[in-house]
Amino acid sequence: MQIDAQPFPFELDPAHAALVIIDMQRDFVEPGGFGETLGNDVSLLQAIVPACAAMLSAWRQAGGLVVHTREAHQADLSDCPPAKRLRGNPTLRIGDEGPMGRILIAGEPGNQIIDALAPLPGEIVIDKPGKGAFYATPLQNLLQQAGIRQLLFMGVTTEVCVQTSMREANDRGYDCLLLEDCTESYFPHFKAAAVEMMRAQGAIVGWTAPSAAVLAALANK
Ligand code: C5J
Repeated sequence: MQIDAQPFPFELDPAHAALVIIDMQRDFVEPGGFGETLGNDVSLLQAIVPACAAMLSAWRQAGGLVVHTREAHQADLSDCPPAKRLRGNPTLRIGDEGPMGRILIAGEPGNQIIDALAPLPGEIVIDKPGKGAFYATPLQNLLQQAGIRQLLFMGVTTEVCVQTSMREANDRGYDCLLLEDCTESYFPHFKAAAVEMMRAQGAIVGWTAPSAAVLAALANK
């Protein structure tokens, strides 16, 4: 299945590909979460939800493997380095009590994936203490067990957790495709730069394409 991608077409093999949805959790996308405590406008991220939902629905219909991630720490913060918790000047730090429960803590209301993209039973959900989806998680083993060789990425934020995860995946030998309209940053110029740098130098980190290109290919299957 050929996807019209940049810098050149991506040969998608859905049987050996997974859709990886990075951190579409209330903490980043809804008011009152970690993203807003850092001073960001979360409405920018909310704008991609319809495109993400359409892509997720089509991928599920095609029978593809789905992976959801959440940036999540244990309640005792034993997996949160002080350097991460104490950096910067947010109004609330990781572990503090916020309007949606404790910030970035597993199991808290704010740590749940937004309703529009909620995982279905059987889909993989990875709680990750870092920005990358592979660091200190079982993701690599789960993908290997499922025979996955290609990853389609969407989610937030483009230049932080999405880019880190895509680089980790690239180093582990996966062909990665970033869905341009299904990822966003609080800083549009950071998104633009991240998208450009990932596909530069002959897809040095991976490919990028609008989700319509994948939807069209799946529809013509
Ligand atoms: C951030 C993320 N931006 N999911 N996390 O801290 O990108």
